[in-house]
Amino acid sequence: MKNKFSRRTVLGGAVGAAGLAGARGLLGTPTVPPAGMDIEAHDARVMLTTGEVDLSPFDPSKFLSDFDYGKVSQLTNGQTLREWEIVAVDKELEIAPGVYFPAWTYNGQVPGPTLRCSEGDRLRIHFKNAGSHPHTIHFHGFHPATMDGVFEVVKPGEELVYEFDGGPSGLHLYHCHSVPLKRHIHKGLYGAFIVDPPEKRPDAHEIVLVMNGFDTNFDGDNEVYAVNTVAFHYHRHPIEVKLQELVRIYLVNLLEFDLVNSLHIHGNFFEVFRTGTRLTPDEFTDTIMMCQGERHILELKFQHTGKFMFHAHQSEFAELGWMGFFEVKD
Ligand SMILES: [Cu+2]
Repeated sequence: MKNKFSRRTVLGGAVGAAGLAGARGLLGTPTVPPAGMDIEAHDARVMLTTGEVDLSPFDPSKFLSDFDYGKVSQLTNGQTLREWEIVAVDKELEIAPGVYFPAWTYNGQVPGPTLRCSEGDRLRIHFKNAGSHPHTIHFHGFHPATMDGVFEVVKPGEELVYEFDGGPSGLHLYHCHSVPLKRHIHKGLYGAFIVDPPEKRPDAHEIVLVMNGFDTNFDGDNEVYAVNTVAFHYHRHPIEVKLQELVRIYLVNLLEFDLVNSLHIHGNFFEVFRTGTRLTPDEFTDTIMMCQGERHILELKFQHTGKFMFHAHQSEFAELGWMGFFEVKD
């Protein structure tokens, strides 16, 4: 039985350090995983779900480096035009073995496709709402007020074209901005949006990690946590990297309900390019904490072969799915 003091209540309430410390006992009982999500001690070292999800509709391993550059053409002024078709559809997703979530998606997947362009490209997004609720696409980045995806609500069956120039360079996101906002985002309407700088970043093994979670019983709190939707996916299928190759992580936090999320990588440190808007790193660390909607580009090289864990440093998130491995090979 879940206790009535959610992390949200405690963190959001007017409690001082002593109050928070006092509440820790109440928080000691972890969030109960959803029925059917069979989490057990895999061995003495990690908690893990048993079984495997059907990866044919969506494979988080393939999603990592699946960049969607759109349909490319040239405008008469020489500007590159990129066009995408994005359709909002309701779809049930398997987020852990045997655990299904009634999602609202962009193009049938959560996260939606990773849209990628260069700074200054003209972007044209043909949005169609084939879902059951009114939706929009709100992009982070520069664009006119009429392209903001807030007031121009697209009802089921309707369409809208968003058009603007990509910028500033960096790592951004897009998400539905219909109300109630947290419900529309949490249901799965979000994705990463990368704007490459005119000065290219160095060649690297690039991957996208979108930190997310799922409120499977709709009580306003998450029961399952993940990166790229499927709990423990990268534990069962480690992300393979080469020794000493430059790895660039596009890390986006789209977790709802919990105020902060984090990433910690074992046995290594990484450079942090906050929001990716500048080409010089801001920090060199092994753990980064992020608010909702925050995103950073991280760069690192593995110095040793073997399996290195990465996970949220909130232990509860890690034990409910937000944990995986890099497997470093020579
Ligand atoms: Cu929506």
